[in-house]
Amino acid sequence: MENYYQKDIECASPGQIKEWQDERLTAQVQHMWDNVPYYRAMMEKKGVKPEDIKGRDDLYKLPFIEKSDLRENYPDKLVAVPLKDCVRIQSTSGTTGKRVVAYYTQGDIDLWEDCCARAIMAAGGTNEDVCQVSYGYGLFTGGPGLNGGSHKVGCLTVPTSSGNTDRQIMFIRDLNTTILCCTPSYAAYLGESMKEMGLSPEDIPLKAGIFGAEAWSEEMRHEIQNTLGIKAYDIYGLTELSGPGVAFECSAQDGMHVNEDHFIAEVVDPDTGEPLPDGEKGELVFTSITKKAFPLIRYRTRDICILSREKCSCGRTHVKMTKPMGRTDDMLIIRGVNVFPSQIETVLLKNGYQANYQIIVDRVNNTDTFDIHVEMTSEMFTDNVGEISKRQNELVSALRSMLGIKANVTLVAPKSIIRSEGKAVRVIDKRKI
Ligand code: DLL
Repeated sequence: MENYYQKDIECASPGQIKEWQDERLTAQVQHMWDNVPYYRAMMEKKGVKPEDIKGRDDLYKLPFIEKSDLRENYPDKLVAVPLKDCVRIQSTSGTTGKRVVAYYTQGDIDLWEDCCARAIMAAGGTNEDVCQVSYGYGLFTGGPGLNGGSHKVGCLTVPTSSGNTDRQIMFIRDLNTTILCCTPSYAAYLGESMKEMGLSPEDIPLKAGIFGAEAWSEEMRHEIQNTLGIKAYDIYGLTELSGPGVAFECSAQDGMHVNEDHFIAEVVDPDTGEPLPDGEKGELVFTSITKKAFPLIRYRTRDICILSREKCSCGRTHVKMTKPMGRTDDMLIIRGVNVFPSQIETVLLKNGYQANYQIIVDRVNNTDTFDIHVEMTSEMFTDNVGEISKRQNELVSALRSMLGIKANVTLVAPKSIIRSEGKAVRVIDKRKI
């Protein structure tokens, strides 16, 4: 039997969903116009006023918000309520080291947690389940979001956060964990570790997993399902829009329902910005219609996907998105962390290197490897091994503080990285091959 957290909303008629969206969008545009001078100026530049927006069909008239707008307004110039009304921030890395900081009122957190609760119940969760949240806690939204959702469902919540694999497995077995929430690559790694310990799916109490924050294939889903003996569900979201739970998979395991009472989804042509009809592939754009502190209108996610309104066997009526099929920018997701090559370049230049480097990402034993080869300049070139290793360590720690993730740095001789005649090939992502 299908489980719902808010059945009336999740299975509402398309007409009802449109009514909610029309009303909430109109109010949200007015809220932004009144409280966010930067967005008001963007609207004025485009010649659109709040009264021009009567509902969802007028969405195309509004300007897009891009990641660069968030950067320009760092940290709180897009916040639409007094800061005293905000109770939390979450954050993610940005393109130049400036992080994207998202603000929440208590009401915003509540709605976000509802979205995560819907995802947990769609994966079969009830208040009889033990839900282990192995996404990172802290600034990353994965841990806090699923933690809140798990509480709302009434699961016994185990906030392990990420890492410490032996302890994860110990808790899964000792506490009888039935639902696991983590990145798909970590789920696969946990599966492999259990196998190495001689555990078969029958020895593991898990029944479902809610995995997201990075791209994963159908093949990976099968592998995880087989090694852990579970059903593996996808979950999508981004910090700018709240975090996980913008969209989630149901029992059909065939695309993710967007929580349309909170977010209006559009797919646009990434080059022209023109809205595309359902069924066509393009860049996903979201408008948050219920968030108060940090509302975003027509936010360009850079994720490529397709929307579908085909009837779903689970009974939910909200539009479905495919798994993201790539990005329109150069952002890499390494072990769940967003990494832009430009951030690496900034660190190298600040530390006296030139922009001659190569990033090599691979997936070994289901864990992402992250190597950076950096050319020494001719002035710093030496064959003194101690000196090189000292420099390498310095770069590792400078990069770690910029990116929030450890890279293996190898310093190489000047001019040893092949120069390209066209665009420099900075990234070799072997995971895609
Ligand atoms: O990754 C939020 C999240 C946490 C989602 C836990 C799901 C589970 P950010 O760190 O801001 O937020 O990264 C957002 O990650 O634009 C996508 O490119 C990618 N992404 C998120 N979920 C998926 C997914 C969180 N299910 C960026 N499949 C997004 C593929 C995903 N990519």
